[in-house]
Amino acid sequence: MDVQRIIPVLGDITKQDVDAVVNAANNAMRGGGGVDGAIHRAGGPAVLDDCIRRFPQGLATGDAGWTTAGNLPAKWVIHTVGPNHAAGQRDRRLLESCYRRALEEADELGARSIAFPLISAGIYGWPKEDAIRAAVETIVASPSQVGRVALVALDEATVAAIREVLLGS
Ligand code: AR6
Repeated sequence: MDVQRIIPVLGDITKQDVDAVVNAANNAMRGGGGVDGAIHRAGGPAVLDDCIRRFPQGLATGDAGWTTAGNLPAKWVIHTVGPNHAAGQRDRRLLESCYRRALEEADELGARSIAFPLISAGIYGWPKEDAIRAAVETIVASPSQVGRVALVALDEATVAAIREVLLGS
């Protein structure tokens, strides 16, 4: 994918006006804190209902799957499960797989725009700089047809770090 299609965005992932928002979920897919908590709160119970219906066994680390977005402005939530660095899961390929698999799901849905948070970079403790590099490298290497990819962060310092990595790509 052309790096020009990746846009750093300051803000809340639940407010993004895109076809698909990506959730930093866990294996159980029954909600949690951080992005996951925000998405379930803003999306409403339809998101959890669809998680239970479509993913009775949850999701493997590195995999991705979609549900309705409920009350969010987006059409779909694409849930993915990053490696829990804080718990000793440090295989970067699992983190890269989250971005690759989420973009594959987006292509299957025909999504034209997608918003990612920095997967694993919060509660799961992946060092932020490397989390940004993994995100950008994997999205750039993807054959995805998605036209606009927002990389969303809550603070200006992180957005500036994303911008730096994009400039060097
Ligand atoms: N919008 C944009 N970015 C956000 C938002 C938001 N509303 N909230 C947090 N971030 P995290 P993880 C940033 O912890 O590390 C849950 O309990 C945050 O600053 O949401 O993959 C799940 O159920 C950080 O940079 O996801 C799992 O158990 C990044 O988004 C676990 O947390 C990701 O932080 C997943 O942990």
